[in-house]
Amino acid sequence: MTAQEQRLTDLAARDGTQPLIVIASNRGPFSFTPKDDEITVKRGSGGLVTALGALAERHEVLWVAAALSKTDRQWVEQNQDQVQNVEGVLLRLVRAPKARYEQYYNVIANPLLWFIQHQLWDIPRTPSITAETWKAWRNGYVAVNKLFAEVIADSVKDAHRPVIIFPQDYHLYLVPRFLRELLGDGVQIQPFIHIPWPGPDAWRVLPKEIRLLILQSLLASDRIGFQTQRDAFNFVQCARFYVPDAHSRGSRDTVYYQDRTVHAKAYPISIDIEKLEEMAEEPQTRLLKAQMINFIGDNKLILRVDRIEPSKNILRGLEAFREMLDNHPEHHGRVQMVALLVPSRMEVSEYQDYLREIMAQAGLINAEYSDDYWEPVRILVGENYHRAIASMQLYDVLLVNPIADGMNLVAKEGVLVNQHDGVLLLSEHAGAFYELGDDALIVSPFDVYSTAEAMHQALTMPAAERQRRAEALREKVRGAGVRSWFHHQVEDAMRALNHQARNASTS
Ligand code: ADQ
Repeated sequence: MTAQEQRLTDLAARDGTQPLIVIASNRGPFSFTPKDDEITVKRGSGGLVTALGALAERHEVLWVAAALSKTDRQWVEQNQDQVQNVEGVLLRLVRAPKARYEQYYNVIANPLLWFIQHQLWDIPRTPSITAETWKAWRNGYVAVNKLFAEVIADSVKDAHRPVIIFPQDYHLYLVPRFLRELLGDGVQIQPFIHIPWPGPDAWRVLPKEIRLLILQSLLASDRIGFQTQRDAFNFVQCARFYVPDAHSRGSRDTVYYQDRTVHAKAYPISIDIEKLEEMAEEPQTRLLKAQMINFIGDNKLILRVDRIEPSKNILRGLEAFREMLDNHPEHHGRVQMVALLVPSRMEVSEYQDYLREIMAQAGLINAEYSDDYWEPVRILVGENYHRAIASMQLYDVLLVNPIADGMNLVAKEGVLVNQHDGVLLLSEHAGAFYELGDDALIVSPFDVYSTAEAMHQALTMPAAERQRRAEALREKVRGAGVRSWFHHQVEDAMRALNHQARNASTS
């Protein structure tokens, strides 16, 4: 435990007000699989789950998530829709009717909200808000958010102690307002938004009614967490522009709306430092690392690790690599690009097309430049976290060039585990830029030429400079892990609860 985390724990203990912490997210912390006649439970591996593990040691934590699979639904039925203690975490799954869930997830949350917030439009053609979209909004997104709020309210009604609710991300924007209607002002509501929050112009593609409902709902919170100050500032601007009677009174991080003062605050997410360092030494990682060393040979390694997702800008990354080979032939036969890509949303045709284009682009580069001994690009598709961590230890250059990204954890994982004084090439539009920008080489994700030049600069950078940058980056990442990310949020909510309690006792 870091000194900071210890201080936060002590603070909570001194207060004597151990709250019930509620996390609400679309995807839950456990996956359920059928085995013989039983259902077995496996803990997920995301950062949120990790942060929760540490939190659950000190607080009572209730996690409310959607039942996603058939087995999830069976588990809910077996437990009669009640809260269950699973490995020390109280868990309740929300069973939304399948058709409504489809509309919420596959029509509104992912194709519409995600695309708006990453600004991925081909604006003359998309988005097209049709009758189907409106139906999906009302019957899907609104209904599932309402159901989430009802399940949360039902689960905390007998808590008899302070309650802090953390709805996660763009799936649950309407939960704060429904919760406020159901639970009143006595609970702290503090959503966290993992993806970028763009300025007012990006939101103009949404119909006024939908835009307003989202903003008004978020303004029913006590505090809203964002990855960066820029996102928080953009939210304040959106509230000022689009919500009648919302004011910021010159503030960059506070909105005054109706009787409420709502803080927009940056809590930059991070990684589980201890777990990653352990994992880097595991036998499976060592084996995959040896394989990768064998594959790279004497070449320098340019690595990228991403979900197959247009916002990650994988195609322009390949174009830049090609341009670097064009402009700097001295790297021929001496550099290997490896892209580790996890399939994502493969049921969506745009994502399938994106993967096809990536494979075609890599094929063209290889066709043009390969010789008997050298194939410049290797794309490995599949989810293998050990392989990702093994490869991150070896890179000379890590390419992180998203068009837009809330944070980008790969940048932080990479600089933590890398053993080659590797250079980080980082997009100015990744949230990580605000923490790591000083010691990375910064690229504009659209500027293929400059990205190619930055690759060349990284490959030819003097050893002393590489070492200085890599050490500075590692230091920064080590300074703030995912546990403190959550603790800061809990600390702010607890402070507000204490303040509320003091006001109530003096009035
Ligand atoms: P993502 O965009 O999914 O989520 P990102 O920060 O890129 O998140 O992290 C992805 C995770 O998946 C990392 O831990 C990475 O190592 C792992 N991963 C990616 N490709 C992999 C591969 N090929 N094999 C194995 N593992 C792989 C959202 C936002 C981000 C934000 C996070 C957390 O879009 O901006 O940082 O949430 O808030």
